[in-house]
Amino acid sequence: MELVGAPLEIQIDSVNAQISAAIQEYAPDAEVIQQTVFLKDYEDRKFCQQIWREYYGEKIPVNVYVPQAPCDGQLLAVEVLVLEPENSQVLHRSENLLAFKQDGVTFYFACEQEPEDYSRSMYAQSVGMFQGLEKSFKSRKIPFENVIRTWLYLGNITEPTYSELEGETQRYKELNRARTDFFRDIRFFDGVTKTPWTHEVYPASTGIGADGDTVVMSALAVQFDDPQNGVILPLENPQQTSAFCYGTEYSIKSPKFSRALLLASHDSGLIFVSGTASIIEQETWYQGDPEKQTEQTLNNIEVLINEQNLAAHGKPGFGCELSELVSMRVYVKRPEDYEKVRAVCERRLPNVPSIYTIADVCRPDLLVEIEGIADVGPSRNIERK
Ligand code: 3EB
Repeated sequence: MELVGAPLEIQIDSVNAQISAAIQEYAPDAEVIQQTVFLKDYEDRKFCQQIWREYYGEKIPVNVYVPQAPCDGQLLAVEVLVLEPENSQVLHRSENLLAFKQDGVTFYFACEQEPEDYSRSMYAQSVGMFQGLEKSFKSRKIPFENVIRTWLYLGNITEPTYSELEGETQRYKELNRARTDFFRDIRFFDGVTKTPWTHEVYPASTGIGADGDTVVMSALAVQFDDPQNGVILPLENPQQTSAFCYGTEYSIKSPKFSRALLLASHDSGLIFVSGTASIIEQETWYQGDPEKQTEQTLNNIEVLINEQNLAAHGKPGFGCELSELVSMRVYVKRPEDYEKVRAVCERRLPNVPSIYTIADVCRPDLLVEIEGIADVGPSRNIERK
């Protein structure tokens, strides 16, 4: 629909109508439980929330607003999570936290829309945001150990800031230092599944730019009814240095995240693919070339989720191909590269539902970052054939 230039209220109405039509067509009983809303003007979030409160009433989805303009020129783009009531139920829904259960797994999605105080240091703001997420999870007795995926949206991501430790540094580097300190005593996934970890493991993540000096964070945690049947498997890419092993030129405290993470029970699973960029080993490739960076980024995701890598990580039968992603987000640094980046993505991943937004990537030479979710496992393969 051509809505570029239409007022916000009209665009929200159109989004609601599109969502409702899609639900009618594919899953008439399904309910919208969470929305990630990408906004051209971050100030519009209050108005959006008001409209959705009127539209959904008590059953308003848990909305997180991301200060990134949609590439197509619209005022907003919305990624929705819907739940089909037959095999699942919502357990809790508030502004900062959603809990829902599906096939013996309870999912907890928490979001922090704003730091408490923008005048504090980047480090202090970051720690405060992680603590906010932790507090939301704790309200449902879920420790941060259960977090499998984080999204860190950071305004002025490559801009300088002052650090009491390093003096002049970069905002993203200070976020990494805060994350490292916050994660220090967290033994991820310990007790969440039956596998005891003998090496360092971290959630999958996206670290990405946003407009202005905003900081927005969200995270997904899980709990299995029966930990014996649950699998949480962080995945690394054989062609990339693990982010948590990056050299100090990128940040004195390395970024603590895994390249992807498999969440599985029985014979089905989901792979959460972290924000992925045109990095080989630990170096940026194809500086200045958005098409080649997009190709390399997709190559990286391909290698990460393929059967060979899943087998190497001990889960044969859970790999998949690029075109089998069920959703993806493409963050594009320069608006003028959008068509080129999209052409590459649509050629290699036709029919994957995607959102394209404008955002800086944490290294100035990276022009694109892509994340996604894949639906995998032997049961999925049988259905597909
Ligand atoms: C990279 O590979 C690109 O800081 O959580 C990707 C995904 C990136 C997550 C994070 C950063 C993060 O280093 C940047």
